[in-house]
Amino acid sequence: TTTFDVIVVGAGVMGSSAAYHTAKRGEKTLLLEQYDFLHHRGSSHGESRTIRATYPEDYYTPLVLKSHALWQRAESEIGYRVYFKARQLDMGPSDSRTLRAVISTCQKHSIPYRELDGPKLHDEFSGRVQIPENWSAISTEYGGVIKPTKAVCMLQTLAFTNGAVLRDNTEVTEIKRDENGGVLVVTANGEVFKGKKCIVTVGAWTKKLIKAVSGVEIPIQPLETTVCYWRIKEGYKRDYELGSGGEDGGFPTFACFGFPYVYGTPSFEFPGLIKVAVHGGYKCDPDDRPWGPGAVSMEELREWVEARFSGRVDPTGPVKTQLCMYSMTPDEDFVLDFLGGEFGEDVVVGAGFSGHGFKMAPAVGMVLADLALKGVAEGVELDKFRLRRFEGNPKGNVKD
Ligand code: PYC
Repeated sequence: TTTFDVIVVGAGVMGSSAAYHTAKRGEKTLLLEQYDFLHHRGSSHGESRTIRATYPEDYYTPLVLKSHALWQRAESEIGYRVYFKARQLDMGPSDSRTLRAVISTCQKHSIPYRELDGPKLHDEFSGRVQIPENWSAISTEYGGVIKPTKAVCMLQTLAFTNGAVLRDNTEVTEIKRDENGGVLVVTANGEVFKGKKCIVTVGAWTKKLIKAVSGVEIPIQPLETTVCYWRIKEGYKRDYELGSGGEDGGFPTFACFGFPYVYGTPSFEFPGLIKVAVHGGYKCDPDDRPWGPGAVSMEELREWVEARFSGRVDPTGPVKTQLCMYSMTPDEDFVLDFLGGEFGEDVVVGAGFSGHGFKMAPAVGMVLADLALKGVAEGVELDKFRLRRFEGNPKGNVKD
């Protein structure tokens, strides 16, 4: 049996980041993935994910700011870019509690922001975005696009160059206590790896795997989400590109607080298209997926696209869609905690990223590495991310 200091199960962005951090600290690390590395069955593939610091829940912003720096540090280690900066534009009804909470978060964490009413927004973005009279928008820095598949590849490569062993097409079926201490990780083909510590980052498979190995039910619901790309009309294509707009830094990444929450990014991946999608998706079994299409209601999104982009984006329907998975907790807060029970602090779970975690992967990986190696994540408030919030309270951190 080969022994590792840390075995990371699941090589999506969170597991790859955790493996990068543990390997970089000189710990003998094994990173296991059930399918091919960089596969498209989970939540870590694709070409664009938003980064933004504008959270109504102020406890995410420190993780975003830390990640902002760590994305750049990893880029300088590998020598290429995965993070393309832009401004972030958040909008919604002026009296929206969420928008007000975002402003409080900016104030609390000293994030410079500008509140724009409709006419100011029109001037700022030369008419490219418009909002109703009773709406406001907030423009901030720390926005931008992260390229997911490239970013995961970067983290895996950095884990490898720091000495980690990487194995794909290796499904973990059991994690059990080793009577001599630590854990035994058993794979579908009968291999057994011994780890002093184990970090489980299996995304949409979390509920199944954790139940199978410990009997614990973590309320994480896999959802299949559809990412939509819309055609920018002839003559306006350059207007909606990232970083293309000369002095104003180009078109921003954006979000609209409301029901539904709409978000989007300029798109490098499909020139002439803009990504606009709805947060959320359809409940599914990650091993028996609907694989779209039709797994998304387009009507509200069409109206949103038509109303927001001054008639410059074709609202007829998305011309391209991509499927992705969410691992949704009832409160949409992460799980970053020890599994507990017979595993005590030897198994750490990073899960439930609820469609908004990718941007924070560098900081999350650091937290998971800290929990596994030191038992604490210094300087990070983990209260909201504990498993115990679900005990006797299936909704977790209830938000009104
Ligand atoms: O955090 O920006 C975000 C996001 C986009 C889609 C869902 N969440």
